[in-house]
Amino acid sequence: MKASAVIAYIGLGANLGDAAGNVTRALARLGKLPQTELRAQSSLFCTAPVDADGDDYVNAVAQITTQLAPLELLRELQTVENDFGRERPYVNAPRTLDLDILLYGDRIIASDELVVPHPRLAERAFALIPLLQLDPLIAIPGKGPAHVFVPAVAGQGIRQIGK
Ligand code: PH2
Ligand code: MG
Ligand code: MG
Repeated sequence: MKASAVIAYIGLGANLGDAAGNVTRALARLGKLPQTELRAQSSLFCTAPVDADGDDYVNAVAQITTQLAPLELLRELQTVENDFGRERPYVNAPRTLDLDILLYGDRIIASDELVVPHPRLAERAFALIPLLQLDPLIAIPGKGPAHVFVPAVAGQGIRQIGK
């Protein structure tokens, strides 16, 4: 039997190489994942590194529908990261592409491999602001309406690039 489709939100980030190009190409790639459709994409944002070094980041959020199970989706995203030349020399090192599952329907998942909602989503403007651009009324399962957390991230540098 076919699994029913779930709405999921993917955070994209890059601060190495052609960061804007990588995020743009990765958005298109999400639409080509098996059993997955790209439904909407936020603007691109230029953001100051949070708990990280290196250049400013380019961040965006994608809304997808997918029939992949959470860990299947995670594997697919890791394959895309690797295809973009992702290396992991140390924690939060500059990267050509980072793809994080921010939300997977209303599921709360806490396994060794995957934690959803993303544990730092509500604390990071670079994920929260693009997410709210896609759905201003969205709720973070277990936490409540996402917009409530905006004042707490107001000090973090974030600037929309283009439309
Ligand atoms: N990702 C991190 C750590 N810090 N800072 C910004 N601005 N954007 C990111 O995507 C980002 C970060 C860990 O994944
Ligand atoms: Mg990340
Ligand atoms: Mg990641």
